[in-house]
Amino acid sequence: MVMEPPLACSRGWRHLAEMHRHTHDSHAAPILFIADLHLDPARPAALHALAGFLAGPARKASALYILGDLFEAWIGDDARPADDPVAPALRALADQGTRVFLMHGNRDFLLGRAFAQAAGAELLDEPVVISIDNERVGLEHGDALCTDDTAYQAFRAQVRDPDWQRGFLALSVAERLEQARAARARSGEDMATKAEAIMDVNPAAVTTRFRDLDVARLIHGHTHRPAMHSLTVDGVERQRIVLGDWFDQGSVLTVSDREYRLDQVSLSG
Ligand SMILES: [Mn+2]
Repeated sequence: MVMEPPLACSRGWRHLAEMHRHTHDSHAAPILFIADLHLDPARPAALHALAGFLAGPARKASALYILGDLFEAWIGDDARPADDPVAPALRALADQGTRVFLMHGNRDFLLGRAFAQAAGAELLDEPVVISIDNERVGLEHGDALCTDDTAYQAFRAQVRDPDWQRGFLALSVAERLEQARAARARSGEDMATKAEAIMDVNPAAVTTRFRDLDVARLIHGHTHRPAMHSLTVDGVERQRIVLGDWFDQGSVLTVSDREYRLDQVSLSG
């Protein structure tokens, strides 16, 4: 008899439990995916389009997955504006029966339990594997796949570290705002000098992810390059679906009756 090491065993159970919580049948009701809304009071059109989406098509869905960068910036749940319209709009959707799942992006990695609770949403670790129509589907924000950008990956490791996050959240709101402003200024300078290619996903990282998660499809955002890519990994045909951002128009992936459809959403109202 072969004994599994305890860690692998408990991890196996966690993944099984996770899969069970995220099992969908697209014939029963659509499953929706969005990412990279980058909501910001300076861009009311995106906020308005989201409100329409949440009060409209999203209500017919069994689940809405938000795969990161819902907000342009997030310095902690305690700094959430008193008049934030996003959490109540998500909560209204959740209350009428659509399950809402939230994943962190590279902008809003400090979204916490307090926000999730206010939004009636469940925070997801990444990457996560869900089941749609008995098929394994992987979800992540997408920044972890951009391995050619080594400077960014170092930054990511830092800000995803729980100790770093605790230290940052212990600062005053004013100090956090100042640090976030400085970080954005630095990242703006970096982006201007970085080649287009290093800000896209690395093909080897994609292959590794398909292999590790053992999924038929991988859905992510982050690169702002909406597309449905076919690829073969280990002799098996797979699909990588990239959600678009919500700058010039919105982007929604709908899974319904086994069909995966990537649509644009008008931001003009
Ligand atoms: Mn992103």
